[in-house]
Amino acid sequence: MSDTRILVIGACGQVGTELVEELANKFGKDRVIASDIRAEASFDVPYLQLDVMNRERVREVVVDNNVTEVYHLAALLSATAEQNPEFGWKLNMDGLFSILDLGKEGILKKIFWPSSIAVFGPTTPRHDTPQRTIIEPTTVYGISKFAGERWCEYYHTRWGVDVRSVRYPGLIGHKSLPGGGTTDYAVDIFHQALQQGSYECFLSAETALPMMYMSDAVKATIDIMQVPLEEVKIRSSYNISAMSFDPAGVASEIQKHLPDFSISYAPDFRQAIANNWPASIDDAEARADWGWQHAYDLPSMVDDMLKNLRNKLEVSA
Ligand code: AKB
Repeated sequence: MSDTRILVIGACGQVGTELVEELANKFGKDRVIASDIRAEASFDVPYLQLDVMNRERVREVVVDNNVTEVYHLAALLSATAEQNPEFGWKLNMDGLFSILDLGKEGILKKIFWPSSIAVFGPTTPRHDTPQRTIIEPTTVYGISKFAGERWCEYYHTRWGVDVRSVRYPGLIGHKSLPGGGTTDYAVDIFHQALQQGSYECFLSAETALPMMYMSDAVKATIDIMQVPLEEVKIRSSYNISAMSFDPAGVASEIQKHLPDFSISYAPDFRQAIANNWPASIDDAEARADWGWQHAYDLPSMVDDMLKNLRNKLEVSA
């Protein structure tokens, strides 16, 4: 623990923003470095501009700063990667290899890399999707995450790389805006509800998807990195789950707080992506192996999102 030095790559994203804060609270500000492709960003810890595809620069940053652990979050998400498949594949795979290879060389002691429910496809059982099941993803993002999972397991089995991973569901947080995901509606809806009183959803009313509040996602990320090596039995990626809802369900929960809020539906290309994803996830193995537990369900998440966003947006109740 005492020599732990952490580098977060992709720190300006939805998960990174909150993860950096939690890691700094837990390990101390002097042990965490935030990095992203942007030239500048505002964090309570040192920040570096870093392109994860630039292997030499990544190595230099890791070695010069005595980094022992990397949380590698930089990726193109499902909707954005469909607009630019070649770049989506390149960023998602090259980035992972530049980190895994530092693990293989023994320079990094531990690596976190997130996978996603996007690994699942139309032939996967849609409800309570098991850990091990048919996996035939149909998006570039899903294919890259599935390939990444296989590579993580390979690097662990072949070279003993301590890489740990969870399959994030749709993530909902109030501290930053999401970028390029199919589940992003579940964040936008809160902003529009408070600012406009209405929301036009790009998915249909009954499109149920697995979702999680950001504080739970950050907790899962830090928890799996803390458990003893032998307790991490799955080295591809663990299913984790918290709640499952569709746009109509979250809208009616918001209406309990904002009775005049209205929702309409105009599905776009993201509907086809969502149609091939699970509605709910079975995460029994994460719960059994390393004690994963979520705290937020739909009502408590909606309550907390509205409270926090209201303060942030300075919208009166
Ligand atoms: C997306 O919608 O692309 C992401 C994900 C489910 O990984 N939020």
